[in-house]
Amino acid sequence: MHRFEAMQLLMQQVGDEPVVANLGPTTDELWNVVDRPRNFYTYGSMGLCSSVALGMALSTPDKIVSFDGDGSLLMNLGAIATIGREMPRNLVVVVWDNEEWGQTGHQASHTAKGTDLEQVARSCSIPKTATADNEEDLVTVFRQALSEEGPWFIVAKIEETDEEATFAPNEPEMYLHRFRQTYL
Ligand SMILES: Cc1ncc(C[n+]2csc(CCOP(=O)(O)OP(=O)(O)O)c2C)c(N)n1
Ligand SMILES: [Mg+2]
Repeated sequence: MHRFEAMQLLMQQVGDEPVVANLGPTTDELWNVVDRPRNFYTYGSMGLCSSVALGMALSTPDKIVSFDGDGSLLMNLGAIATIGREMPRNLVVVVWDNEEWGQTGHQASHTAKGTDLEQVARSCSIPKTATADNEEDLVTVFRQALSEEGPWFIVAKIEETDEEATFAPNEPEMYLHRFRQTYL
């Protein structure tokens, strides 16, 4: 499974829900799939994607989707513990797990060496978890996550490609402002 095609399928399921995107390729690919006011790109803020999404989930009844990355989440594993502690019923975390820090040179991450992020989530008492390694399973569980209470933690096992998406414009303040406007 490749992130770009999988993301196209997932974004077809999303309505008005905010989508918070991990820095690097996830932000770039989401921007290329569909740029919309309720996309929140995290740019340089490595490790904070699901923490930002958690904050949003605690401050609105809307379903919040986090598109995180294995390497980023691994440097802030406490985010998973805090999600389990706060238990936001409206949060859906999807981790694009390519088993590497792709953006910075494809260094193998812990998930290539045995760390299972779904098991981490389960042991942090997150009630709804899944791992999907193909598009059909991923879309099925994502649809369920959008319609059923969570928090949800879905690991999407993906393979890297050499294709690089066009970079999202480097305009964090503009996109932040645009996002906030949707809640005024
Ligand atoms: C605090 C911090 N350390 C390092 C970086 C450099 N950096 C940017 S993206 C990235 C890798 C992210 O890995 P992952 O979340 O798995 O996403 P992928 O690139 O694999 O899609 C790194 C190390 C950074 N932006 N911030
Ligand atoms: Mg990665």
